[in-house]
Amino acid sequence: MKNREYPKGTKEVAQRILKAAQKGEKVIIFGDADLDGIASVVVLKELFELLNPLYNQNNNIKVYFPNREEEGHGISDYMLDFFKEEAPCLFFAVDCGIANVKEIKRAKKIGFETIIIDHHPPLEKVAKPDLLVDPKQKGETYPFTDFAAVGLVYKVAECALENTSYPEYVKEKLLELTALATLSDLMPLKEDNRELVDKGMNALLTTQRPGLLSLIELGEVDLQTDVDIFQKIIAPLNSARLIDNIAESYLLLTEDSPKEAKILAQRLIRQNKEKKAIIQQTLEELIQKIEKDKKESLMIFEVSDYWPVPALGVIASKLLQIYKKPVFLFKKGDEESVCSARLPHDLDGVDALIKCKKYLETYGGHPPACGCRAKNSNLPKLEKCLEGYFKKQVKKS
Ligand SMILES: [Mn+2]
Repeated sequence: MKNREYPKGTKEVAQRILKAAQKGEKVIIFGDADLDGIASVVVLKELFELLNPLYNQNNNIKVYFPNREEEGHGISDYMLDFFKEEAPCLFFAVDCGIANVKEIKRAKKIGFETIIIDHHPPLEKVAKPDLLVDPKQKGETYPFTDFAAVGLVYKVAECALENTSYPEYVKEKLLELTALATLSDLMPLKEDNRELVDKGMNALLTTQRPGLLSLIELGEVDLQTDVDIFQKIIAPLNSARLIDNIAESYLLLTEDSPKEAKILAQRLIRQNKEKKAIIQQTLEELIQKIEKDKKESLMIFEVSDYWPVPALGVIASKLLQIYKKPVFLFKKGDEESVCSARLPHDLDGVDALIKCKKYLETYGGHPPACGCRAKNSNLPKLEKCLEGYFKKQVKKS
């Protein structure tokens, strides 16, 4: 029988997981705090628990989500300090990590064995973990590369469970999350993603996960309708807040008690409504401002100190839909600002940020949806630099 093919690094990671689970090694899973990152963490954690049920009882798997406003995107020194006493252990970064060159170096020094499962394209410098899955890396031979991070984690799980006799529903439980997070990350629904989403949406019809059942029940969700799935399941899961670096959606998705799950789900639904109201209000204010004095500009570059960071991406996407030009929205902090950017498909935001990186602290993401962090004092120069970049692009076309 021909062996199944997997993205580069998948088999090595699966093997390392099997070995770690057998011995019950200590594991830290660090994920981005959006639904793709959260689902990636849940799938990986549940894989470990499947392989070794003792993980359900001991405290040997620790999970952590970064507070983007304070820690920025990806692995931070703050997080490494928080966990350094845990070394030696197996450290996973999922849905982030490929850009964390310095932090991965430091993690290794602390005594972590490091594994990155990411789907972001590498920037100029690539982190060098002990093991890596990222189909956007150089030398990838797998034909499909547009996975969400959760799709890659699922592939790792599938590979680890290959040749085992687990019943099919075990995989279905992981697939339902894979489908939701792949949809949430707006990945192209073709080839592998199409298959993962079709199977996962099918699994969702008979889900036993109390958290998802609560969302379905409270939202009176029609699972045949895409709009319902996006607005009533994915949106509340995505507007999650963090409590002590644990995402509330993570708590909901891993909750065993239907009663607790219902309380959590109610909270997420309420928070999502509040977030939507803030987004609407902010959007109206911004549109007014843009219509008044910036209608002709090449890009939208706005800074404010009261926008909620998790809403920036959504607001930027809506402005992009209306104005069809690059949008950079900054939430201003005391010294630094966090930016979420959205761009038309013929422009590359990551390239723009690279060209202006001397004004940035960190940057990353995908060409049409990216972000960065900059010192407040650098914002005027950054705006000029980006303007210059887009002026050149317009001339070229
Ligand atoms: Mn992602």
